[in-house]
Amino acid sequence: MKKAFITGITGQDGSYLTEFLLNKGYEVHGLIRRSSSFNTDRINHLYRDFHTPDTKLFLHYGDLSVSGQLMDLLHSIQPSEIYHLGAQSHVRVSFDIPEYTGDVTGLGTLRILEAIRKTGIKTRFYQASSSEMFGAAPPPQNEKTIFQPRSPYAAAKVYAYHIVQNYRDAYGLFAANGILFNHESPRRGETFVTRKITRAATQIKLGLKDKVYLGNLEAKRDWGFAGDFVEAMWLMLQQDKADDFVIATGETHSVREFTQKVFSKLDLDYKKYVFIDPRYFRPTEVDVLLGDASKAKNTLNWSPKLTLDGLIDMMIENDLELARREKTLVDAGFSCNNNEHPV
Ligand code: NAP
Ligand code: F7E
Repeated sequence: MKKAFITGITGQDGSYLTEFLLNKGYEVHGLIRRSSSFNTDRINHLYRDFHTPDTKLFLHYGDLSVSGQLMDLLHSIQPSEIYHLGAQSHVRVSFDIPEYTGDVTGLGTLRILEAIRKTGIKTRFYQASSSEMFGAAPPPQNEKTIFQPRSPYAAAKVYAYHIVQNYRDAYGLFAANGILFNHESPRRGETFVTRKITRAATQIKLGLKDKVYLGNLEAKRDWGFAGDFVEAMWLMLQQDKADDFVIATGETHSVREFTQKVFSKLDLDYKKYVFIDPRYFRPTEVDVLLGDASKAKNTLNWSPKLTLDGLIDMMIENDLELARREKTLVDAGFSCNNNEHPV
């Protein structure tokens, strides 16, 4: 039986990847952080009490800022594949906590690579690299595009990308960079722009809220579906040779277009409800991301399945259901937390 170790298992991608690998018959081990409130919502539907005899999902406490624990875990688990998804992944927040972001998002990758090297385990390693690394580079962006990072987050990811390549060359590790463009889902964190918009629009539709504040509506992103993108991560680790791949849909749309689409699917005019708050602007913005994933198509035989409209419909359906439940509570006299988040 193949064994996978996933950092960031409680995040959006971690949850889809866990589903994908369990369906393929893998034993899955995930790194979770101690937190004062439960942080396993996205994987609760997959988790069985560890007293159950045939359980295949195991969770271990640890943190990407602590190397000794990572080494002990890898040594005891001996995974055949490692998917390193854990990171401080919010670009806007990385301007507020740049040092922490550099430590966890940049050095966190080095700590795992060192744990592999020092324990000497035989494994394959996937690094969650990001289209943010392209930053100011003009579109379309592919594996040959020179990085021009525009945030502490992007700079940390560039460091991680290069250290992965270095460990591949220096120590012969099977280590691959997946350079993924934005990917979204109903499980996307609520402060990323797509989910912020689908949550707000559905709450507005049900009368739970009357406006939403956004930042730069002109930025353009290549948005895909997280469920499609995790398959590409797995494919990268099934190749004969480790390599780096861009994963993207090849379409780009502005935040304004995305907003307009979501509101009009709910028969609402976004101009009546969307307001601009400069608090959501970034000190330096990435204007246009548009990925060219030809290499992944030709080598991995990977292409995205869900369209942007399909993705939006899926997110709206999920968030309408959430809003209906919130409305039931509000109608019964309970409160609903629909306040604006600071980032
Ligand atoms: P996400 O939802 O923000 O999940 C991040 C995960 O990292 C969570 O499980 C989080 O744990 C964990 N984490 C954060 N700090 C940690 C620490 N100090 N120690 C251990 N774990 C820590 O991110 P995502 O959207 O799933 O993205 C997965 C990865 O792909 C990230 O590395 C991200 O930077 C990268 N990426 C994402 C996209 C995208 O569009 N989604 C595109 C390109 C690359 P908690 O649940 O406890 O917070
Ligand atoms: O912003 C603009 C914002 O925060 C997208 C992460 O997964 O993808 C993600 O990073 C755009 C930006 O994602 C708001 O200025 C406008 O131009 O959803 P986002 P991101 O910064 O592209 C990359 C590939 C990653 O690797 C990251 O981990 O939307 N925008 N108004 C806003 N953004 C937010 N968050 N909130 C707003 O109100």
